[in-house]
Amino acid sequence: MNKKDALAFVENYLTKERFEHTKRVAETAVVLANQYHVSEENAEIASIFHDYCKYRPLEEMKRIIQTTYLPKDLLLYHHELWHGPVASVKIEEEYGIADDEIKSAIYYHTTGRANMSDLELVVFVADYIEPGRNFPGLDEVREMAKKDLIRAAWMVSRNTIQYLMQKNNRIYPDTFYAYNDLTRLIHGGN
Ligand code: DGI
Ligand code: FE
Ligand code: FE
Repeated sequence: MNKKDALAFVENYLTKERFEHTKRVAETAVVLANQYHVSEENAEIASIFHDYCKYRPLEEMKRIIQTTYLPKDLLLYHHELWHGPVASVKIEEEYGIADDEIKSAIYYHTTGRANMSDLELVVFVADYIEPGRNFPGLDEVREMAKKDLIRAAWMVSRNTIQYLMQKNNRIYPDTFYAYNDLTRLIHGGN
């Protein structure tokens, strides 16, 4: 894949800030990929496309969820959860990317899931820690990402759930599955 072409393609769909975020996620993911022996190219491609459907009209995203293999329960949750799954379908159609590992790193970048691949973890963490972000507790996650990818992903998952609960938002099952699975990997069976 030609990186310049891919960036030019996604730029059409994004605001200036979102495009800058996308480039920073890709740079961050490349660093993590090298550190944790994940394909640098796959990490870069998944990152470039991870948010490219973020601004699709809600009706279009809804229709894609209704008419493809995507799980219908997404429609019962906040539309913020739709852009990853929708992008994983659209990149194949619109850009010819059919690689399942890349598609699933894009699919699960917002929620995570149980049994995440290393590529999925890299994109999930890179999206959270890219240098333009400013969440409470972020420095701790950035430090952890240098030492232990699983523990860093666990912090992302925990922080996201804490944040959503503070706002009285509902939490999609995959978001919990990610947290539970990462907690088990780190802390064992309880
Ligand atoms: O697209 P980005 O802003 O780069 O980041 P993202 O795709 O990781 O997250 C988008 C939003 O989705 C973010 O505000 C957190 C939120 N989110 C993550 N998991 C859940 C969720 N929102 C709800 N309602 N439920 C979830 O399980
Ligand atoms: Fe996103
Ligand atoms: Fe993002």
